[in-house]
Amino acid sequence: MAILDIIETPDARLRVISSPVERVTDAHRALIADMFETMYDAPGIGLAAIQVGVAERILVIDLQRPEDPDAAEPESEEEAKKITYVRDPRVFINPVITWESDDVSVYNEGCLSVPEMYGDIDRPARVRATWLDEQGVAHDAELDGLLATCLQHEMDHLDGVLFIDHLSKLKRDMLLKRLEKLRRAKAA
Ligand code: GNR
Ligand code: NI
Repeated sequence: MAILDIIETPDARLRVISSPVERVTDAHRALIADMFETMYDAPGIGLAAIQVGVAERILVIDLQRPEDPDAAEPESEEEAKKITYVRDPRVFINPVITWESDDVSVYNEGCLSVPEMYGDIDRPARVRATWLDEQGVAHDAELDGLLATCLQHEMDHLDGVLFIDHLSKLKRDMLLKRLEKLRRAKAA
């Protein structure tokens, strides 16, 4: 197991269209284990293979709900560490959206490849999708809530799309300028 480097914008690899997995192998399962370790470490709730430089249609999601559903939102990393999260790892290989609802939901999205930037993104609130799991078993299910939002965010990565592409050019450029400024400040 290993924590992998996460590629950040404007790296051109984030714009690559990933290829379908023909047959799920032990090498894929090893990659998936590393992707989970990388995602938990970041921390994030989803990760697409291309974010660690692998152009295959593989993504992992774990919404990591707190064990106590009434727990307050952590205000800091310190507080977050005290909360026990129930792990619910999900693997999606070759995911395809076969239906999307007309009703949309708005979520303030972030992305490990666009660090520390957030934007409100509209997406279909519910989707039906097909995919393979890490054993190569086919699934077909309707998803909603944050899982539906996250799956769509991750599936965008498989097609070289970032959440900032859904914002107006004005908002996107503003965000990217802020990111550049932040990086320069950190480098100094
Ligand atoms: O950690 C993440 N949080 C998140 C919040 C709202 C919508 C999507 C996401 S995915 C993101 C991790 C990431 O960049 N995955 O590609
Ligand atoms: Ni992302």
